[in-house]
Amino acid sequence: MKDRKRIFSGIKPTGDLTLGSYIGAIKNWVDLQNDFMCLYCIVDMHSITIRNDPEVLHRRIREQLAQYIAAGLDYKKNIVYIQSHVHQHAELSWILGCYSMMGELNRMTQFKDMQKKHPQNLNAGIYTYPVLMAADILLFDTDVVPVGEDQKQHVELARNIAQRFNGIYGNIFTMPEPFIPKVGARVRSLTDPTSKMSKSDDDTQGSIFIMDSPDVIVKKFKRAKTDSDSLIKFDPENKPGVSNLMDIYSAAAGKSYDEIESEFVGKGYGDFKTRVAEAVIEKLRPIREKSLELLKDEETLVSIYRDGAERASEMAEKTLVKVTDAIGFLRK
Ligand code: AQP
Repeated sequence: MKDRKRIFSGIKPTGDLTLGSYIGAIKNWVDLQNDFMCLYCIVDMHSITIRNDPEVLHRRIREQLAQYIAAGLDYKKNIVYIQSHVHQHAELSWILGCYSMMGELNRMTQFKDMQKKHPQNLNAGIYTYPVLMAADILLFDTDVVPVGEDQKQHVELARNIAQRFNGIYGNIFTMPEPFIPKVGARVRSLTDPTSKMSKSDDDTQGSIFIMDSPDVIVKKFKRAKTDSDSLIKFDPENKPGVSNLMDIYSAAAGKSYDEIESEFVGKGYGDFKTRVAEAVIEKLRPIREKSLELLKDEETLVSIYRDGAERASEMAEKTLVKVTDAIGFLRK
């Protein structure tokens, strides 16, 4: 029996965490942990669909863990862990792959994007990534999956797989629901507001990283793309750059679009950008400082991820046993 509804969510360590990762994911995770039992994961297995420098990947996984904790994820009340430490993810993923249809996977828009982005390394992992994500979610009887709008299709797939499996074997999996936050649903690149702010974007000027120093943050906002008039107005279609900065300011300072528009009546983009930069610096400062502190404390970091892996594995094993019993495997 569950005492609280469950949440599973993760970020892959394919780059240093950005303001997009924070506003679009981690900030909401912090709010959700009061009402749900949460599993917050560093999905390192998902990150190897692209080639990483092993040393860099190793550093990012540690830093991501430190940033999760520094941002306020409560690893005692909830579970914070590293995906590859819980072997049941890979095992359930193989099983669910046999209940996923090629046609379904062909339709995934993220796969189509990756086909264009990495044509020289179109490996099978990129194709079956949504199946591993379904396993991540279904392993823990997850009720709610907080995701950005671009990941909604993957949660739909997890539901389809669960429905198919339950249709054959009875009520094995809980049906997960996607949860898409309204504010910060998509933080866009500062240099190209038509695309998302991404960890792995080649143009690092478009992304604010959680570990960026205040000076760097100010410089990046100064160069952020706006438009030729000087009106601060929320209009994503005609003013994508300004609207993106308003979204960021709204999330960092807790202000509505109306409040922001009134604040900058008669002022230009220079003032506006400075104010957005200041709000972001203040929001990120404690996370950056606490992360740096934690990264010096190896013993604490190791004890957090070992404890998380142990508790996640115990929960995952229960689901895996139900699944393997249902399909007829022999217990060892
Ligand atoms: N810019 C963003 N705006 C809103 N939400 C975002 N997320 C990431 N960037 C933004 C949300 O963070 C969660 C974890 O994402 P992920 O790292 O697993 O995958 P991603 O969405 O592919 O993130 P990136 O930064 O774009 O990584 P790369 O560059 O490696 O592809 C998701 O819920 C995501 O929506």
